[in-house]
Amino acid sequence: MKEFKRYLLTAALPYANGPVHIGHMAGVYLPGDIYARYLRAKKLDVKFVSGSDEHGVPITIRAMKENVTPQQIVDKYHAIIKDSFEQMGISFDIYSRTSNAVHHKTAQDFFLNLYNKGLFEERESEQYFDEEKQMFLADRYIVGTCPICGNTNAYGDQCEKCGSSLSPEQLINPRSVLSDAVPIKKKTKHWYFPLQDYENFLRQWILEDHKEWKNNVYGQCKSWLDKGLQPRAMTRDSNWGVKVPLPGTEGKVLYVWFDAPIGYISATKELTDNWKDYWYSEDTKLVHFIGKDNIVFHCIIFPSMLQAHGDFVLPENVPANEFLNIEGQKVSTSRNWAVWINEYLEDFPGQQDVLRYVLCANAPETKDNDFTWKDFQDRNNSELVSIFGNFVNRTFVLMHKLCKGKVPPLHTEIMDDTDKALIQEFGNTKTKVENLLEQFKFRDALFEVIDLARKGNKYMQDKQPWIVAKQTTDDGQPKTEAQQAIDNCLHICLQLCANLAILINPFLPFTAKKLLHMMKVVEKLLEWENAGKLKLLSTGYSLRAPELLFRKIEDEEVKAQVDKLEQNAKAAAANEKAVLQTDTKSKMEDEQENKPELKPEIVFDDFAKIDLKVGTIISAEKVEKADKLLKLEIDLGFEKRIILSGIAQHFSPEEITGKQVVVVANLAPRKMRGIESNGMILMADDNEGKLHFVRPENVIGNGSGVS
Ligand code: B3M
Ligand code: ZN
Repeated sequence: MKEFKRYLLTAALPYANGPVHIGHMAGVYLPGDIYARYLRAKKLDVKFVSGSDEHGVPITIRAMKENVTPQQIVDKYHAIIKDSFEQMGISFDIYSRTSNAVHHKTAQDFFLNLYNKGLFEERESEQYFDEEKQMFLADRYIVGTCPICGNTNAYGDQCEKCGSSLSPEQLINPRSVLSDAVPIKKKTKHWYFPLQDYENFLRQWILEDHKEWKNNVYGQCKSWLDKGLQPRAMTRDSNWGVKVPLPGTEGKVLYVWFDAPIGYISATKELTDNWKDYWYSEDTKLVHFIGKDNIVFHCIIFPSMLQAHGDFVLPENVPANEFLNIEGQKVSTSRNWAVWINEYLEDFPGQQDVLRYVLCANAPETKDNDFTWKDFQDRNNSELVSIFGNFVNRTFVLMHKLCKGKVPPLHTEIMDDTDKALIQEFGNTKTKVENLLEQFKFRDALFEVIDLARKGNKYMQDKQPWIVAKQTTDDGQPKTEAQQAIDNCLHICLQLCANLAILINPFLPFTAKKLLHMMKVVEKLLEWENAGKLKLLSTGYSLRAPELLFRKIEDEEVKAQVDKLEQNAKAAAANEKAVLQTDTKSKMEDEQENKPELKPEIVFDDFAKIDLKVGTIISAEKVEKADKLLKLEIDLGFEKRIILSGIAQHFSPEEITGKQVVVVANLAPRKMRGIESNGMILMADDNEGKLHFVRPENVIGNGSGVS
């Protein structure tokens, strides 16, 4: 394995349009923090950087919703997010923000570097423009009917109902979110990055040279590459963002996904004058911690930008995680189905490590995972309290009771196999945890540490020093051999506590701190190289009384949280409705409410089985003894057919002869009143029950297909 001189760890820049929730924490920030703390404990040169992503449409949308400026939004949420990270112990070396001047300059310089190399392709295209608001509309600012599922409130980039990704052109009846006006198409110029030119480089670099990447990441990259890469516009029409550093580009900014990853570079610049040592050197191990929705940007687009620029190191790994659901449902900001970190910190003061523990134990490392409050309680009560906390507490209580509050000596001559086996586990666990952390398998690494505490409990149970202490001499003192056995047990258990402090530190730093305090030792003890050692606490050293590491979480607390989740979601739904009724969306909402029950959903393939053709009615006549039926002869271009249609009460044969219609041409033949009908005519019936023919707007060739 390659040795690196420096480690540069980045965690995705959260959009400063809302607080961070447990999904963000479990997927991105906690893994990044664990890794950073582990590397620092190994005394490696580490920089862990992140910051708020303050540009882009999510920010402007939020500002619009709250009726304030984008700057007010980012100021508000940047402060909340930064505080949540600090309190949760996410140990960034810097948490910056993309509204900083350094960042604007860095991003503009980067853009100019590529521009001066002649890399961008300038393209004029037609984009939707809101004439009332006099501005171009970002995809998110356009709503309309989804061509796939019929949702009348689909966005220009995605339909949130059926999940299809869309382009604004695909929307039926597009409207501007800002004014509800029908947008017009207007010409605009943008700069496109030729992503397709980097395909060979990416194929080699990812698919050949980085086969060790996590399956989910490697797989997503491969599928992007196999689909083929397209040029990507790196500028947008907007007034919020990093201005395009070219003359005559008023009202244009850099695409948020162009500037945001450069935020990692600007943050490092802000942090240290030696930033080039980290970014310009092959000796740097650059690792991006992100969620799965950011994979393409970090593995395909940003590396291509870095490659195009030259000088920069490429990420060595991008251990992206999947998503964390809550109580079986996807986290949703708009539905307020989330556990917000700032609220957790208020509801569970001083219990950061409990959340860190549960989120790491349920980290969505290989697949989406679920967070439930019941599991939160169970893991706390039966793992943190009953295993880890219990072991430490018993050790300290017994040491005070049976060893005068001091680290007892180790009588090596009477050590038995049980003692030796446990001591052996110190080193074994260290090695296992290391290997797992190097592979970004944080859950398994954490479970190894808990398992070591479990082994400590078992050992204590086997040795039962409190029973041994009953073997006393006549004056009530334990017999020498008995005291020696007690000494050994507690000596080993105390050294195990010190080992646990080191091993748990990357995961639960607040707990490691408490352990240090109890053991009256300085932080240096937590250096990783000390793990696995037996002699961390000196014989005769007096230690403090135990403090409770974890407390039990009661049923009422869990119930309160579940209720809160549900109430929040209800309030959000009610709020959303109220907003919709007062703003421009009310019309669409009404349509939604009058929506008829639809037939069960079908997939496209079901629809594709139907063959629709345009035809002309060349003759029509009543069918004897059937007052509803007309017998129609239809010219389908390639053939003429007889079709029976139940429209006799609506139309006379004369008035429909010569009209074009749409026919279900592959419907199985059916006999009615002794006549075989070969197909079906499409009709629309209005609210009054009147029938109307469905037909092409203009007369077209018979036999034309309809799809
Ligand atoms: N702000 C998207 C997100 O929060 C984006 C990440 C930027 S990382 C450079 O999912
Ligand atoms: Zn849809």
